[in-house]
Amino acid sequence: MKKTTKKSNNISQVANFIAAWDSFLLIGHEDPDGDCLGSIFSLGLLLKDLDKEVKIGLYKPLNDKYAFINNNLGLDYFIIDESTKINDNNAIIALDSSDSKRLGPAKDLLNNNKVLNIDHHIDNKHFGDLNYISPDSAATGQIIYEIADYMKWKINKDIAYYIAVAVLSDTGFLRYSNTDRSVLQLIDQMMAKGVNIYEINRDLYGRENPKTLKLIGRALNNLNILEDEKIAYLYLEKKDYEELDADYEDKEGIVNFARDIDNIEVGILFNEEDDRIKVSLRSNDYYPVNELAAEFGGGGHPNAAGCGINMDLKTAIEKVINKAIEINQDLRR
Ligand SMILES: [Mn+2]
Repeated sequence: MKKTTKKSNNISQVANFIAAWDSFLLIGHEDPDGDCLGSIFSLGLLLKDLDKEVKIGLYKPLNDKYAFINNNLGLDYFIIDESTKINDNNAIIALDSSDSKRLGPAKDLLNNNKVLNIDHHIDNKHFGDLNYISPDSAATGQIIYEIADYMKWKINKDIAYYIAVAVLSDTGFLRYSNTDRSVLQLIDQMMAKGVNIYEINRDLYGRENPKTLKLIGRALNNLNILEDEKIAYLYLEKKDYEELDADYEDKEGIVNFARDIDNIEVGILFNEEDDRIKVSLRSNDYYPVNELAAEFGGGGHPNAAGCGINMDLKTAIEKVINKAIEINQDLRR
């Protein structure tokens, strides 16, 4: 089927799209974070309240860190793999996903179904039939709120919880530079619905897996600081995961240790995986790490980006660090 891609930030077209379908498949990016999952589950509950049929497709079972997301509010998920087929009575809504390449095995479903793409990544590839992309939003969950608010859908406490999980995740619990007044107003609204953000704090940060802590120890042992260049990097080798019986998802957030060092602008984590080196990039202020990621075929936000590189660990570190230094020198010139 030939795709007619519409670039659109017209919220009434989103309303029309949702009104036109009775059954939806909600999907997100691989290794989903709190924003991705909170957006999927909040929109899932909103659509169910409209008497729509809702399916949630993930690519792996939720790991321990995010098991709390699926707390039996009438929504469950199934695992999409290469053999999954869905009939064309379903519209697909992709959330928090900048590129169809990040949709895992779900990308094969896009050609036969109408797709609504809702996201806040500035480099979103507009792969949907309809695209609602709002780079000014701190989180995809904030867009869900805006849509619900515009449509006058009722946001109950459970929906509010998921929206708050999404927004608190992507703002580092209201600590990142994307935390503006609209974010605080949103959280105020969600609290008015009965959401307890201390509970979300416990859900997001107080359920640490001991393997993650051991992995942090390994990563910090491999910390390198290039003080003059304002760059710090960490790496984890495949053997670290094997020896600790840890999963790649256990590394989430570790890159922040590098970013948070005094006088450091850019923090980088190199993760040696089976088929590639996954590179996570974070910055504090002036350095657009999505430009560094783009040099290696990746993307993301100016302060949070990533890429995957098919090289050995040593070479990947060398290439990325050299490029990072080059960009930094250009920026400071
Ligand atoms: Mn997000």
